[in-house]
Amino acid sequence: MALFNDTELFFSGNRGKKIFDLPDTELLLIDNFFTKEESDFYYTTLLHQTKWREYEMEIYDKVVTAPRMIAWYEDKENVGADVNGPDWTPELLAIRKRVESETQLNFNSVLLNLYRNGKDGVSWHSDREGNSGKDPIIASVTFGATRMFRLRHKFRTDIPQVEIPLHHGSFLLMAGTTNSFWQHQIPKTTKEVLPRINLTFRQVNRKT
Ligand SMILES: O=C(O)CCC(=O)C(=O)O
Repeated sequence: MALFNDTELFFSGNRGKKIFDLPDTELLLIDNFFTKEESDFYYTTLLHQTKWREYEMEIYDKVVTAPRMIAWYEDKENVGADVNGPDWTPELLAIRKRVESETQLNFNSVLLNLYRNGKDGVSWHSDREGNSGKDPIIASVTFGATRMFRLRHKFRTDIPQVEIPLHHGSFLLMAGTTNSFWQHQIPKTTKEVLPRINLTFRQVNRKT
């Protein structure tokens, strides 16, 4: 099956590391972090083997179902971890190893998002809230259809929004004050798109 051949970078041999020159952010993109073969393998395996579930969220006092499916994995020894949660699969461990080797950082959890088609997306937010601290480092990996990752500065209206197409096999690191100063979204699209899987590796640190 010819999966996701829309990224010519895979055939250029250029590893395509890009550091964005934007204020209040440390943003690194590697377009072909995984090879085409690896990306096809991880896409197919994660799509079919992950126990995807719906995610209910509260918006203005109403509980709504998020337009995407999710899964959560974390080290069982993390404070407050669900001991009955799913175990890391060999594929997730292998992807985490690659991410850790690139960043020289440790990640103890991962959120998987499945965007089934163009009607799925995630609205403006930053990953600052929750259990990952004030300026969390988020390492993001994408398999499947290319979708736009859009960023906007929270306080400076003079800075235009930024759009980064996240391709099959790409890696994006959000570090420094990115999540304090910027929000991001994956907008829905009317284009016909195949599913996309995104993994965001995180450093969860709940208080005891
Ligand atoms: O799908 C993506 O690239 C972004 C996911 C995201 O924003 C999140 O998990 O918080």
